Amino acid sequence: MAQQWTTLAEHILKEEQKIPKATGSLSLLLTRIAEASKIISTHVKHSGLIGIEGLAGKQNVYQEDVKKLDEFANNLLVDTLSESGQVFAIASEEMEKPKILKDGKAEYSVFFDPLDGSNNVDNNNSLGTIFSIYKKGKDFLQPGKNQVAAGYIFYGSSVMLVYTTGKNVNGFTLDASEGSFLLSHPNMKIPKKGNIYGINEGNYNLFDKPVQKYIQFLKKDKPYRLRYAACMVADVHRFLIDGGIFMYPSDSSAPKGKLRLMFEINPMSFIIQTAGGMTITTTENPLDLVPSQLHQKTPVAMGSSDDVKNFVKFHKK
Ligand code: AFP
Repeated sequence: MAQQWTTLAEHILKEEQKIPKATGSLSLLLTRIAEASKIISTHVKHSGLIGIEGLAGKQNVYQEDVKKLDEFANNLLVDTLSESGQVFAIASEEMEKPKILKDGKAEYSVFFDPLDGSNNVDNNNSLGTIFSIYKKGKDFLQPGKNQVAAGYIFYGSSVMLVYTTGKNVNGFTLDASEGSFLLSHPNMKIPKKGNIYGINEGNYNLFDKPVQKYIQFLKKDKPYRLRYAACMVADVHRFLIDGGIFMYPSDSSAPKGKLRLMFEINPMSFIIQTAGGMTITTTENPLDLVPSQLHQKTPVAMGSSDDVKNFVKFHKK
């Protein structure tokens, strides 16, 4: 008998029915993000054919060159969310300031990185989209622990959407023939320990001593394998499935590292922690940080709890 798959839409609805006072607003929002990601994935998969490779000819707030595909994904998500009627504010890694919408009833804000790993566009490597959703609070910038949902879409050898509302983590694979995300990875759990690490080791000489010593430890005796895609979505997805540790530490040229708290670290930490893993800035759980700036960065390590605990030990020695 053919397998009966649960679609993302069915899954979201089932989850909503478990919450007596649910208004359907969050479900609608998640569905709209998934729909937008299907359009982004079509563009990603055809980028070499539709003239959307290369640079858009401008720089973002981090002085990084914006790619055409970055700009496309950003505009699509802004339009989709603006038209959804469910959000009062939208913040993007690619926009200096949030877009505030005058929809009085809307109770959610969405933070996103439209195209994570955009340097991979022109060489046909992995890309992602990351999103993070908060309920209206006293402050616009809230700690990551207040997220009501977070997820990513991984445009890899298949397209996957992984999300959590804090209870469990579920992964859906896009069935391109039907155009539906199907529940292929229910209740994802990260292994307690792995034997893979991911870091931009080209920066080794710039890292602090504890990070250098930890890397030396990983290479000793029965060495860990190094895997690095330069796309946080692809890297963290690997560690969620296989276990191990992903790191983007500070270095002498970037004292706060490179990764952005609101757009990359908080949503990915929410997923990893809900799946039973651990994330740390070196001293703190990033989800506890009270953000002071929309585009703030912080060093991070995340993955299997045993591996991250060991990483922390090297900072205490
Ligand atoms: P973009 O979001 O600007 O494409 O950057 C990707 C990223 O923030 C993250 O996905 C990677 O882990 C990291 O940069 C790679 O940075 P390095 O090239 O410095 O290793």
